[in-house]
Amino acid sequence: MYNVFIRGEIAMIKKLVQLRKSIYVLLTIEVLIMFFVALLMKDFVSIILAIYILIKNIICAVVLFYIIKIIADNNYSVKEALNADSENALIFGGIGLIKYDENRNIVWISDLLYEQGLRIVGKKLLEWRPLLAVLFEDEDIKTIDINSRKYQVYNSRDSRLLLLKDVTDLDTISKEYEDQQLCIAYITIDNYNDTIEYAEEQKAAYIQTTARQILFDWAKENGIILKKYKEDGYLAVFNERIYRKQVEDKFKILDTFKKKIEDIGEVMALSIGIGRGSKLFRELDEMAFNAISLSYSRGGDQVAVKTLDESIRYFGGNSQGNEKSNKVRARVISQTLISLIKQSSHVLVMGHKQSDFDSFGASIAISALAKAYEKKVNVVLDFNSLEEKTANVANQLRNEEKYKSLFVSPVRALEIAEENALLVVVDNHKPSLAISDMLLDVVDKKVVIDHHRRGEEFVDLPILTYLEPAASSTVELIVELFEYSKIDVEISAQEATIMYAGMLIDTNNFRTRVGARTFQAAARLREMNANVCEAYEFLQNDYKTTQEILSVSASAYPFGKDILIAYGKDDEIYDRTLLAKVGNELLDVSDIKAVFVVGKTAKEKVAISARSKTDVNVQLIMEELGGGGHFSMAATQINETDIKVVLNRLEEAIDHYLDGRNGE
Ligand SMILES: [Mn+2]
Repeated sequence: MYNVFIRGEIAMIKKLVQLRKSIYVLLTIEVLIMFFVALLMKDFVSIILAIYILIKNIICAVVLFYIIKIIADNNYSVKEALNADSENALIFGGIGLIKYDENRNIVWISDLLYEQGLRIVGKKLLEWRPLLAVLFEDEDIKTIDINSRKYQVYNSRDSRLLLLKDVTDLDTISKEYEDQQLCIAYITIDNYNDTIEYAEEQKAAYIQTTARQILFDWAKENGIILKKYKEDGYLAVFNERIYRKQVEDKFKILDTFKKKIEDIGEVMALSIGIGRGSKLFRELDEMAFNAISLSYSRGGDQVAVKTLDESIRYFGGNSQGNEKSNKVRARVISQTLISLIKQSSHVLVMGHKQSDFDSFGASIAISALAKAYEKKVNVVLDFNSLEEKTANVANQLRNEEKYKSLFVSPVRALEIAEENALLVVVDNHKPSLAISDMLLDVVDKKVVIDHHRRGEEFVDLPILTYLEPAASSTVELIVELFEYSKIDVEISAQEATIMYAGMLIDTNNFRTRVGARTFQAAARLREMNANVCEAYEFLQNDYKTTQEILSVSASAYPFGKDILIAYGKDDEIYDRTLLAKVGNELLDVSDIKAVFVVGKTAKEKVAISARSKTDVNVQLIMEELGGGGHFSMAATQINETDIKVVLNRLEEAIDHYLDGRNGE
């Protein structure tokens, strides 16, 4: 009954509107004729008559316009169309109705919408709300705003009727609910214990109160619950709304903290790990805890956020990790590693693809440690995947009796890996970079020793992880571990020289990322008769390489005031280490803080090697381009044939990083 009624009504309105048009025409013609007659007759009576007819017809037209408008606007209500109960039910349920014709013109709206002040009858539906177009394509329901209230709109296409449900309250409640979700954060103060340890009593107390005060002020200002749970550790509880504010602020607390501590002449920074997006408190706690380990192992002074089912997000990281002179940790790691070696029947050591001196030297160092404990040991080496100069040295060793049985190919390693084998992964922690990722699957017990900042990809379930991004090289870490061995580790002069070369390459000849412990390790290697001159010779460039370095360096152009970008030729393939060398050379230019070197490493692959001194976190910039690395040393590879395209993307990424850093 309802549909029939509406259809009849629409036809009627249409007829009325047409009729109105015809009447307008007639009225206009009448006026025109009257004035024409008056113009011909030029007598007083016909002029008066013409004016009279003009006024009368205008009044008629206006009255007619309003009558039909009123009829068309609200020709009848739901009550008339249905019955009083239905109308009440619809209003109570917050449901409005909009009727449209085959041309999608609105022909009728229900009382609820009319009372909301909606005057849309006669308009085209999609001109009124273009967003509703999707309701005629694939979607069933669309939410729109009408007079600052939210409506869910359902389109009943068969009866050309839109049903609108007022969901304003629901929407407000669900937003509020989301805002109130709990987040948990662990906060630690990096370098705290060392700072306190070496400060005199009074100063130590002052540092303690200052650090605590900064954190509690921040917590109070932001409505965060903060509890100290250990000397340098805090637990924070807050909600999503507060979290969002911190994200908007780009976690300003990191810089505030660092700056205020600097003002009192100390160096400390915060590491923050946040867990969010779960309703299980235990899960939140776990996520926050994992996040803080990540933040810490990436060098601290940053926030890692773990959201359920999402990848980790990082904020901050604008300072280079301070060396953590935590010798206690080194001792514990050393003892654990040695007991793991003792428990195993077979030790395998594996570095990364394109092994360099650090990877190779670290592998040899671990094999020496295993030998000291009389364990069967093998170093996994892929002679097809060695950095050029490391290959020169490795090929010499290969023929010596001592190493013939020590080095094994990845394939051989899979065959000989015993059930109770221990696999020590050195100088990398990503399966995709390991010489043999298959070996990682085959061996159960794995140890990771590395100095690279932790990325998301990681060796699956290692039983021991020693990740120390503050260390210059993996060799440095392992030489330090030797000190805590009860049995002397025998290292030949040749081996010590290779390890020394590893430190040279990773520190750019003791220029970057060197701490006191780097020199201590270097001194230990010298005591083991490392030949320093020979180590430098290992790394010398031949004529061709020197030429290439000079040609790429010559392309360098400044970007901003303290960044240099250099790039290779479009038709030349470069070795990745060559790009790194160019970077190291250019970093010596005065006032330059960061260097990016772009060059093709394959026909359809362009690599970027990035280096920095201070202030610029090249890791973040390379991560944006799909790569990774350290604060001061990072790289990426992009599938692309055109160097210019990569240069543009690089410049964008640098701008983005600089904007992000300055945009507070
Ligand atoms: Mn290394």
